[in-house]
Amino acid sequence: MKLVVLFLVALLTVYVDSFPDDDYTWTHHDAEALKRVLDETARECPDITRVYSPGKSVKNVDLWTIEITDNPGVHEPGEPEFKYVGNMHGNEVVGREILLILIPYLCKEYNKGTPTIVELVDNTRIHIMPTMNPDGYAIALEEFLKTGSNSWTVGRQNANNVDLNRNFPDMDKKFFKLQKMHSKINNHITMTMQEIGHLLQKETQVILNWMTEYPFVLSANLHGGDIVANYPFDASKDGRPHYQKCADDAVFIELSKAYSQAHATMSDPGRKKCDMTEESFDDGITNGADWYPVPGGMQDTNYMYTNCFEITLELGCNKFPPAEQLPQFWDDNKNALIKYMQMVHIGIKGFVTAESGDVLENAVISVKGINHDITTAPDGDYWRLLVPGNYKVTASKPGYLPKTKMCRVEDTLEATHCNFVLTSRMSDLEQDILRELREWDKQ
Ligand code: GEM
Ligand code: ZN
Repeated sequence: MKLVVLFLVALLTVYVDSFPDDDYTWTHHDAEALKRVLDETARECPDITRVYSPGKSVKNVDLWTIEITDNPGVHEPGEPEFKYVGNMHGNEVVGREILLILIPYLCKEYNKGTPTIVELVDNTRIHIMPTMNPDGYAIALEEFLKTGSNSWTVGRQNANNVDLNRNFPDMDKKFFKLQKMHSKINNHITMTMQEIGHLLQKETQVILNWMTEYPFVLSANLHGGDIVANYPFDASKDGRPHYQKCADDAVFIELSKAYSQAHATMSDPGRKKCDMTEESFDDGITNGADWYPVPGGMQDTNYMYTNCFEITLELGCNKFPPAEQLPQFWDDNKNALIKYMQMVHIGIKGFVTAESGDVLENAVISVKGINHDITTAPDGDYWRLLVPGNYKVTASKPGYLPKTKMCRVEDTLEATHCNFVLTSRMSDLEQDILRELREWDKQ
């Protein structure tokens, strides 16, 4: 009798815990269905969501995005921002579909009070854009509905037939050039239209603006065609395929492994690559340029133009699998998707302020031995992803005396607080004048 009761309780627990519900229909979501998932989630979880569109595609379709956090619509000082972007290549749909499950999953688990999800949502501003190429998707979907499959490249590009993952400004090239000239610039690279040398597509422009509008710290760009976590640099100095290390190689390896090892099969040794030609990637991760160089990709633009660290996730051999396979993709990726979001909390974080108490925006945070600086956001807050260790960290800003501190990073998912108070180089009188001018500005 006791056993039977135990069995029934176990069964009930499994039933209650199952997500999505047993009567959930796994299907591919077209543009309307995609929007419906976002809106329904916002209705279920109004206190932790905001649906917004950072802009439109060539065919004027909104790049709908949902924000999931305890205080949607505002940047909470000190709270890191995270993003997932799916379906950049219109025919690579696994990312799109698993993000469309992740969204209601986060809402449901938050409402249920699942500790890891509550902690994540309360302490992170998560942005999820299931598709950044709705026009390409529409083309791929049409082919899929007609033929039951996708022919590898149909719908990959946007409506102007441009590969969006080649359309970003080639900041790697500019960075390599700056390095050759012994320039000290190692982030926030700017390029003139002439230097960029090609037209930026509408989708690219929307993402570039979005990248600078929010102080993103970590993101992933979800693709298909193989099973691997790919990290910067995506392009090499000489254009040939070989490992091209970036200054944050150790951090990117840790981030990529966090995903691949939490994924059901990505890091399995002995697995073949999707084209079956060779053994798969060690640990399920790869340096982008080592795999094959991709100049003008979104991943490295995040790294070289903003404070955001991005990796590219290849989620399956079949870019447009039948809907029956979607539950398996969700099962395989669910833990990895959560784990990777938690990684936004590694390293150090804090505020840079002046002695007057004013917060300092655009102060530079540099770490000795890592040639890649991070800057503070408008509230003076910063996040510097780092692997465990002791670091000599300097905060600086023109007009202030730089300050250096030792900051220790433990092997946890909680960033070490490292705050800096900078002393102004200005005299008291100059500071008074500046304060008065600011007051004037406000009026
Ligand atoms: C890739 S992006 C990921 C791989 N990056 C590098 N450097 N090899 C692309 O855009 O070609 C693969 C994809 O389309 O999914
Ligand atoms: Zn792709």
